[in-house]
Amino acid sequence: DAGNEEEHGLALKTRPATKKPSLYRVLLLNDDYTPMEFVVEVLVRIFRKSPEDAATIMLHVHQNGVGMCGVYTYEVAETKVAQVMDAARRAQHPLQCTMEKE
Ligand code: TYC
Repeated sequence: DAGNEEEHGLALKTRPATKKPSLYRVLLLNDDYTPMEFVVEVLVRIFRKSPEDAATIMLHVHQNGVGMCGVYTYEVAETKVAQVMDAARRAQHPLQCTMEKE
């Protein structure tokens, strides 16, 4: 940002030099067929959850229909969704994963 105090020694503008990126929630959806263990493995491997946190999130999704895996910038969220959908497709499970703006 042209004209902050660091650059000019004059505090005329308070606008930060950088914009915060928009964040996106990555959501897992429940279904009747994907094994619980597969969902836990996805949460551990792709979302870097502990096995305990992964089990808690999986059970939340199982009981409530939807649950949050994490909050990421657009590109990271997009990559995680693609990784989940690819793992599910390869294992022939109907697991669905989506993202939404925070
Ligand atoms: N409902 C599934 C079962 O009973 C388990 C499950 C949990 C599936 C979370 C998807 O995102 C999901 N085997």
